[in-house]
Amino acid sequence: MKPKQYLLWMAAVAAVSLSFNACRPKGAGSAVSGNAAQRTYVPPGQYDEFYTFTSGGFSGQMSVYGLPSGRLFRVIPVFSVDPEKAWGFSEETKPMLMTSHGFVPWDDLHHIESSFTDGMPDGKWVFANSNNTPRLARIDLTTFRTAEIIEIPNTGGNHCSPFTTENSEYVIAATRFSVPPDGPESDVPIDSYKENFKGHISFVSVDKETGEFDITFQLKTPGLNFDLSGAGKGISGGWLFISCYNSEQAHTLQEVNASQNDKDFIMAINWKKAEEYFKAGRGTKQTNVRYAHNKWDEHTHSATHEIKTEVTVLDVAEFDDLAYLLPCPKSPHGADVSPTGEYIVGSGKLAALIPVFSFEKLQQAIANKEFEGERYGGIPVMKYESVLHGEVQKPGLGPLHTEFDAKGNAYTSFFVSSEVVKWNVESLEVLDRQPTYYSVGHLMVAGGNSKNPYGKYLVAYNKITKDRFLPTGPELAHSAQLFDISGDKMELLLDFPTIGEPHYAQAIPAEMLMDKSLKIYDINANAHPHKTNGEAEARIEREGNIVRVYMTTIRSHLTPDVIEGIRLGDEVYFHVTNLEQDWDMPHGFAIKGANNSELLIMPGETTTLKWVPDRVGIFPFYCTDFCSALHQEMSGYVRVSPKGSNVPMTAYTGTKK
Ligand code: K7E
Ligand code: CUA
Repeated sequence: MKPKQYLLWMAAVAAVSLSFNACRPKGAGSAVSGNAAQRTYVPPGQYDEFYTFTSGGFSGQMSVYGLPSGRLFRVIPVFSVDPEKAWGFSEETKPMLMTSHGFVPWDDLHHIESSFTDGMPDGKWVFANSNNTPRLARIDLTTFRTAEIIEIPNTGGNHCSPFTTENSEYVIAATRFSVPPDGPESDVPIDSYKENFKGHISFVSVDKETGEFDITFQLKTPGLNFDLSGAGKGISGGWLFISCYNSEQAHTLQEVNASQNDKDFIMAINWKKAEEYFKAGRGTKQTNVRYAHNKWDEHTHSATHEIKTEVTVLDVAEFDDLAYLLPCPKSPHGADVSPTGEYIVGSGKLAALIPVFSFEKLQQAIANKEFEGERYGGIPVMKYESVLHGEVQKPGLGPLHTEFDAKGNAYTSFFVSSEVVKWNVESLEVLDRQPTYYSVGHLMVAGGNSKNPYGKYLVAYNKITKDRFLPTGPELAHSAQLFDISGDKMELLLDFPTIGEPHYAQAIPAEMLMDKSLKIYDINANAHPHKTNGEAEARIEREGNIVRVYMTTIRSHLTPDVIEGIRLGDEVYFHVTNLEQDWDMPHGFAIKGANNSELLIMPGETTTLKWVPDRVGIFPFYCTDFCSALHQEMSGYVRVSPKGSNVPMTAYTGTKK
């Protein structure tokens, strides 16, 4: 489209979207059916049916909600610091947020995906991407903690991630912004995009037992913007489908310049073949990369950070059977694969129809070389008609994402027309539509990206929520809306606010996770180098200007709670061991004036707070977590004396030693 045409088009979109707004029911009361409250009510003492792990978008965190109640259970810090949990503040967690750029306290988390076994969530881990400083994270579903973060080299904006193959052989991380490959050659004019900018798709393997990540290889592609991806399953297992916008390879004003072509592409990648080539040694070692690999150790209660400097790259241009381009109307966003793996749904953000591609037809068309031509120096472009199962006609405006149920239906979110539309994957017939309040981005069906979706519930994640919640100043809570999809028609049951901006989410049946959720850390297995084995060992030690306080907590005192002999210029480390061996018995620790957060120490765990006192005097410290009737008494004092003072080092609780 020419810019002028584009503006007209946008005006038409706006007009239609206004008219959709106009016929929308006015309030929640008129939108839900009579017994909706009953169907989402989980009475005290009973449990929800699903855990849902929901991305926090620009909060950099992940939140855990129950379905159908919509109750928030936990916020898991992943890429952003969290002073509540000392994530990024305690000495033990700081290495988790290290990158090749140093310590990065924030990121933008868009997508969450379960670990899969045979195409079904296996309840071991969930994976998450960071969009800004490209990283992948693995969250352990026994501790509900981030266990590992790996940085992705040669990448700018890790949006197309962490989409996962059928058995979590690989978690995919593909670049949103093509950039020149890392290294000194990357200092190039920005208008040399077409020649010098490249895309990279990383295949990050996941160890079956430990979950540990390894960037096995990367595929180098022409400069394109990779947006989203669906891994093949069943008959299409071994393939990967990635939406590419900016087929124009624009480097400026993408709003217009990357919206010119009538069709962009979904790139179909034969990852099994790529793996074969990698194993046959056909890749090239790139040694000018630097990327962080950070791991949490449950025994030392500490993270380690290392920088890696090597990655193996296969250039798709050197192989003629790795990548194929499927023409896909107007700036595709979601590329979603049906439960059987037969169909790939492309959602063009500016399209007014949904193309559904057939994996079988794609295979035939590749065999018969039904190519429309080649692009970007040799990647075959398939003939649209040859690979198309069919188009969903007049589904709505601005399709973004599609999920599936186990009955052959698809559910697509429409950002512009603010609705969720149900359609049949075989017949492509629209079966139902329900308005959302308002602009829906992702949607999630329970198990909706698996081989055998659990169905029953659909959650729409909405971005602009005017009129739904009590006003809270200029910014309103983003919202999730729960629909019952067990019948022919979708029924709205509930609105609930979310943390940050929700993008994708994953629902996992509660029964799969609840019994293996960790209750305490075994104090005898605690291998922290600064653990304190009981109150008798609590003490302070000085090494030059470094002072280590070996402190314990148990209801309702801290040991030691009287500390003297600290001097200005000292660096004080409080290594706090929680001696409790009882579920839900954390203690907290905070000291006046610390340029730091609290600590929240789990039963059996050791955690460290760094404190550099800035003045002489008496500094109270206390437990921050209301742990017993005498929680308020759980406190103590540190005395800080001038540099060079000879106040003796003293530490005790109760009787002075
Ligand atoms: Cu559609 Cu970043 Cu998955 Cu959000 S993306 S909506
Ligand atoms: Cu320990 Cu409050």
